[in-house]
Amino acid sequence: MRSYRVYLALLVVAAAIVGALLHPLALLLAISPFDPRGLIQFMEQARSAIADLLGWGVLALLAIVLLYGLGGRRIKHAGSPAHLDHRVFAEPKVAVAITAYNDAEATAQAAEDFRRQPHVVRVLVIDNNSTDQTAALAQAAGATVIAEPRQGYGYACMRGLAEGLKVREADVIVLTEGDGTFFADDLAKLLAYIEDADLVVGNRVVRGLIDQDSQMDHLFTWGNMTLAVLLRLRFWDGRHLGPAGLMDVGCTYRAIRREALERILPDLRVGGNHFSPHMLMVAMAHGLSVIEIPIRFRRRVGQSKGASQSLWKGLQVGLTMTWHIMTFNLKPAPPGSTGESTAQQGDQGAKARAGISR
Ligand SMILES: Nc1nc2c(ncn2[C@@H]2O[C@H](COP(=O)(O)OP(=O)(O)OP(=O)(O)O)[C@@H](O)[C@H]2O)c(=O)[nH]1
Ligand SMILES: [Mg+2]
Repeated sequence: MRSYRVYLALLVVAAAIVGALLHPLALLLAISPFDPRGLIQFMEQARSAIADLLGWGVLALLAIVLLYGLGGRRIKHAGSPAHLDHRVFAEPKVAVAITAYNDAEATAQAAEDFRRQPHVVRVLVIDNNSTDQTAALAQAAGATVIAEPRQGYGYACMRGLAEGLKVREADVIVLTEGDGTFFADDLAKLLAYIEDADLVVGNRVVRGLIDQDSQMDHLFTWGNMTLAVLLRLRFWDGRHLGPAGLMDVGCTYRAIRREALERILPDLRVGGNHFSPHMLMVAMAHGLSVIEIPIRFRRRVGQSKGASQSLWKGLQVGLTMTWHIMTFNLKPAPPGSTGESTAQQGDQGAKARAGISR
């Protein structure tokens, strides 16, 4: 499935390049010594055929998106926030799960920073087959290191959430990345709202909070905002333009209440790079209240393993997220299954489909 989409995307890009080159080529031929009229006419016709094809293709895509969003594929959501029992925490206890893959230096620093935050009772580092010093340095920084053998960002996230639940005293489980992009002291912002919502996610598209040299360049900012619009269409709410009023779909820094996580964990099943919007959709399909709050975001430490590796990788992840948002349907997990087990059976093809980076 993934290779079919990749080839289709390549074909569209190639057609656009050919179409764009035909016009200047015709101009060059016009000043050549031989009579190029026949060839120029053919090139003009080819150019307008390609332009028509691409133009209509884009319109057709928009129509499909609208049909999915506004038509029968709209996902029913419970709509009423706070229908879970919202216990007010006197002093919330927090378990922080940090996903890590060959990010030794940044992960250890993140573990240390989070350990120092008020309310944090345990820092877990989910080591996803790192071959560098990630595990050793994280342990030295005071984190509990858990090895996740299934390679993939989503697998690391699901394991982190499942292990967070195992920390008995934790009322809130926080998911974050070990790449140095997030600020541990922004945790206070997430916790300020966890009294009012089941899931609080960070928003990395607020001007003034995002470092200019971070991965949130034009492509990522626009991409995330566009996908957020698509997600709003799938979970439509006329008054707030989507129940969560989302602006950003790919932010890993998020806090979830224990009882809310217990409810959605069995239904989380994406092992690849499109896990973040997946978790949002599962939460909303369960009727959880989700809110997004502005957080700071800075340049990554070390090499990217995800969408910012290259333009091509970014497009691949973006396409996979688009497909997943358009086709998402909550399939309830078999009774008695846990997030860890459904993740194992549920998305066997995720590696292949999501372009998991190693
Ligand atoms: N991409 C990826 N990340 C993983 C994997 N396993 C764990 N991770 C961790 O998940 C987080 C996300 O990966 P990143 O490389 O930060 O990807 P990204 O956030 O899309 O983009 P950058 O921050 O620019 O690299 C990091 O903390 C990784 O260390 C994996 O198999 N693939
Ligand atoms: Mg990252």
